[in-house]
Amino acid sequence: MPSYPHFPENCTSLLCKYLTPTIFEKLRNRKTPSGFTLMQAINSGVQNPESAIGVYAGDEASYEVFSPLFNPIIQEYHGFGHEDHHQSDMDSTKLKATDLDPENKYIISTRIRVGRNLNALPLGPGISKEQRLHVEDEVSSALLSLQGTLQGNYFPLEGMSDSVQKQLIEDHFLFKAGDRFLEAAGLNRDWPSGRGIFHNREKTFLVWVNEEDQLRIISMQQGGDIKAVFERLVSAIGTIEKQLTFMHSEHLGYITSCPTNLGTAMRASVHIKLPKLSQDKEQFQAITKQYHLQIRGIHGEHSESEAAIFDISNRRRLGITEVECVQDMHDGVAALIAAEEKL
Ligand code: ADP
Ligand code: CIR
Repeated sequence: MPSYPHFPENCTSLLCKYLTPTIFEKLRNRKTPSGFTLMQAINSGVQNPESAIGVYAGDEASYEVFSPLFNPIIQEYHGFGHEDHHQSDMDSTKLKATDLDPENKYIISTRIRVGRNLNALPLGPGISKEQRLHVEDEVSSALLSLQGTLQGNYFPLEGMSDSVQKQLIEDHFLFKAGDRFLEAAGLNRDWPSGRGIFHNREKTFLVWVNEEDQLRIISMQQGGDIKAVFERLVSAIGTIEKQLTFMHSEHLGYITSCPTNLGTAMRASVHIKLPKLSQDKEQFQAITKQYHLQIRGIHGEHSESEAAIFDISNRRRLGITEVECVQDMHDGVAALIAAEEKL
């Protein structure tokens, strides 16, 4: 019988905050219909006590079966209660976007991604090797039928040379291998089988296959034209949705393996140079907090900043629309640039 995990004294993850002995007792023998257990859901946060969150879902039912643990985590991360409603809005004409950096002094590149998973299959932490290969097959076939500016090729990770893989990662196009948070969540099983990347010729439209989510649909380009990046993404999602049915619920929006990605599953970011503001940590933190932004390093989550370049993105994804996610990022970046210019 599973016993209550050990969390170090200084543990600040949402898992250790909300997995009280009482909740653990209530959930420890529960399983979803596809067989995903509480111990699987919490393993990442147990093995990595420095996690910010620490839990992953193995299937759509995990959010219901383990709701006494997931609900307060979702409430704290997104400010979204179990009675609240999520609404989608991808109408890019509603985005109030100005040219934030006309002289190209601050913004290096802009990227917006969404996570998606196929309906009626387990999520990555609970998927079998055969199911994962089936996802790869379905998704790559759909992507290879895209035309026009979205047209491109699919490159499986299996058989990709080390140098090509390394270059794609360095250039911010491809996911890294061996993430220990994903490893403990069961997301790296059978690596690299079933994983790959699709991209168009310009590498402005990309899809990661079978990483943390079955699809990560990405639009990106150099510079700060947030609206153009959003428009390309919206058009790509619309086209892909004609061929694939994604896992979605009225309450939680798009279902993802990490609860931080639920709802829109959207992270809109810029790589931005802030040499002065980043020295004034208090002001930097205050602005990012006010505009609901997250600061990441130059190689994504759990990486460090280099040469005062930061990855700045919307933090909330559930209970706000896609337009609002991008607006959060746009308005916050405008405030960051204004503060940098004053210093
Ligand atoms: P995700 O966005 O999928 O949650 P990560 O934080 O790991 O995942 O970032 C994935 C990759 O995307 C990393 O290589 C990161 O540097 C890159 N990236 C994120 N935002 C931008 C951006 N605005 N411009 C260029 N690359 C970016
Ligand atoms: C963690 O708990 O830190 C990892 N599992 C990643 C969680 C999502 N990322 C984030 O909010 N920065």
